[in-house]
Amino acid sequence: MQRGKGVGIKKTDISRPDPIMFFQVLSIFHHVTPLSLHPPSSLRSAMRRAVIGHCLIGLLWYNFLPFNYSLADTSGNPSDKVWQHTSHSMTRSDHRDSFTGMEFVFVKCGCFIMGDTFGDGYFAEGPVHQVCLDDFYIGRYEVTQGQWKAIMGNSPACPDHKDNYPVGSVSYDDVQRFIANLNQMTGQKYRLPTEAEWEYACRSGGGKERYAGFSNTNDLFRYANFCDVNCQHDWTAGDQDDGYTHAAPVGTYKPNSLGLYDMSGNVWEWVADWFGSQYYDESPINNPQGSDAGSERVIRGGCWLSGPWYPRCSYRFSFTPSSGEEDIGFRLAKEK
Ligand SMILES: [Ca+2]
Ligand SMILES: [Ca+2]
Repeated sequence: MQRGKGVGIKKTDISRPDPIMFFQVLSIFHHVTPLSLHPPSSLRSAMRRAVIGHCLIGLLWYNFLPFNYSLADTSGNPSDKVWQHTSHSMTRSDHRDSFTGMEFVFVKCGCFIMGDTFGDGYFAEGPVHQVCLDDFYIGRYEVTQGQWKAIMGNSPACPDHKDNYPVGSVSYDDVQRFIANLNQMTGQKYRLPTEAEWEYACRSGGGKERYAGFSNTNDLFRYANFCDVNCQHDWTAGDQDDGYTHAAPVGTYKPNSLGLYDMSGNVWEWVADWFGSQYYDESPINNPQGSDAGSERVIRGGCWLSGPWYPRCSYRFSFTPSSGEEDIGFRLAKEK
């Protein structure tokens, strides 16, 4: 198992005080108050209640303050590499991996109608069918190049891109090795989302959304990096400008209603399932896992090279699991 050279995680907590120092200050406060000067018992009781009140308020204040992670070397020197976005507020039901800083959004269990509910897809997106899922977590962002390097010690994607760009050129098999290493390091059980989980999350929890967070194709440039006016292909959407010809840093565009970024566009995303074009005919209702076998794994969401039809939440595509392309990356999921 490889690691980046001396790279580790340091919580650079600029907003929170050190917890030990915090309680030392409270202790000093306690001992310099008139409690230690033996005031009358009624006053001592009032002061004791005041101190306890301060402690409770302090604990609440400490617990709710935001904190930030950044990449640092093991000597504790801060790195100039941004580890992860911290701009999106996490709720207390969300999960942040303490080792990598990856953010995971909690997705509540539910049922939805999976597939091409708009009627503008192709045959493998149907028939539409009911699917019910258990609770799960899914990554707020695509996995970045910086995260890949820290876990695997190499950088398979475009060398011109910084650490906050999505990793690409990773095969499904490479991703399984990344997950095995990450789980060994963290003791967690991260995995790829299933195809059904991915679509449910893309549609902001199973709503009728053509894209991740919206349905009007004219709004694509606000939410997604796709083949816009900067993209020189026959299928370019020349009337929209998303600002990028190639990949964009994760989290550049608007999120969907679950707070998930780039599920439409930027890089395609590996999901767990074998691809079966007829699978929806036989899919179970509860937590479908995809075909039992196949020759290709499913990828979802389109990429910066994709015309407007591909970043739809219901669109299904697939690729050989042993191969990587620069426009295929992934995001992780986790059991509750
Ligand atoms: Ca673009
Ligand atoms: Ca994506």
